[in-house]
Amino acid sequence: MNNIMKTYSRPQRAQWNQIISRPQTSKEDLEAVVMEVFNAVQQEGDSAVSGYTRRFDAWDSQDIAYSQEAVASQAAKTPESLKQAIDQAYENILRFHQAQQPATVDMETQEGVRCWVEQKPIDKVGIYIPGGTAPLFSTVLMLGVPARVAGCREVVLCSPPNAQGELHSAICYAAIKCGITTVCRVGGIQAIAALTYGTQQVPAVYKIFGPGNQYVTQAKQWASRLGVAIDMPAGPSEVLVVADTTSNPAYVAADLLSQAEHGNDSQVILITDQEEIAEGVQAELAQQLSQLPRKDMATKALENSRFVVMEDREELADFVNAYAPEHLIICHREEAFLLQHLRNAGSVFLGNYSPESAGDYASGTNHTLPTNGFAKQYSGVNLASFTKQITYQRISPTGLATIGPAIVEMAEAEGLSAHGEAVRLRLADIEAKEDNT
Ligand code: HSO
Ligand code: ZN
Repeated sequence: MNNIMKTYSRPQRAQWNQIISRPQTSKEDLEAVVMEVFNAVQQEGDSAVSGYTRRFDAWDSQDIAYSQEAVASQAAKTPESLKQAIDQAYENILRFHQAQQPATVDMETQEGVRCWVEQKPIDKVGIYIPGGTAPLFSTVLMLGVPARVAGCREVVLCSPPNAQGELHSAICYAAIKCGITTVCRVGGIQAIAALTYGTQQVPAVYKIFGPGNQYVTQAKQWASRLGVAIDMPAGPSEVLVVADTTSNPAYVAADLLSQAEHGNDSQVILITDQEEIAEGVQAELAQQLSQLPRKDMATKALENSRFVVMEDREELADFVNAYAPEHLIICHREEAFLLQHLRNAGSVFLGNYSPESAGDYASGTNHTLPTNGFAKQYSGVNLASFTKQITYQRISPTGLATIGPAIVEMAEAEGLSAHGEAVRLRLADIEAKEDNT
């Protein structure tokens, strides 16, 4: 039997970089297309948006806004069992994100110098939900729930329509569940451009969230250059599994495949320090793969997969940190050691009964996570992604008397005497008052 995953046995550290390199997505000239669409949308608004929708989604209409009645009647088509599943996932995601309210910070840094922080929602946010080969209504929950918990005033959902101008029923059901009232039937670069500039029907937003193909990703990057915030740079989805003989080969294979079926360019990696798990996992992979409806896509993704045998637990931990996986699954006797040394990962799944699918849908954690090694410097989407922090201070005369001389000293040293003067004036008044009493 042919091995499905390419095996690397005890590679030298110098070889790691090559093993962990993500498959190169073709960087053909996307920028020119993105600029063209942005310019058209900026100049012509909705008529440009409709033109692109006609061209790319085969729907010919000027009615980009999806009325609340239409969303509701579409949502009603969702099967009852799926509604219940979405309801259960919604509750868990809601609870987990509500619990992320940060602790209050309100303190005196010195006597009379009170400083505090308050969280404020980002007023207007855009949520992009891809159409394509799988309608990711779960992503509506992952972005709509924290937006609601944060208290964002305007949440604009954009998703590409089918040729009849409809959005998937479960996308509509999830949108209603999250209290999203502005739904627009537009996808691709034109959706991101519309959210950036605002058109007659699509409101402009301050921050854009959500996954997408390379066109959408490039468009989000362009939007961020124009001053609109984005959640994070996105790349193809990925999982790294650390397993040993305490894992179940069928579960490991199933987890690898659940990631591989996302797209041709998904990446799955399995690492171990017990080579004997290879045979079982490879056999399970072959068997389960043959049963998958999305077999072709998963097979393509598995061409980029790797099975790496490492020397010991230290190497396993170092490899995980070097790869910085979006999803990390650990089914290994050295779980405690690996966790203690973990520095880079988007979201972690522990033990034999925590499949990545749980986090993708229903456990409560967010599935919008940093890919492509960005887990080294980015967090996944969370409540804070939808808020800003404002800092406040109130200083009493005693407080200013205490820190004033230091401020004056520093201001003078920077050559900014007006700064110093703003303090000196007050200090003089405070002293005069003291003299009078
Ligand atoms: N694994 C994907 C999220 C997802 N999976 C949505 C299923 N539906 C990226 O984290
Ligand atoms: Zn997934």
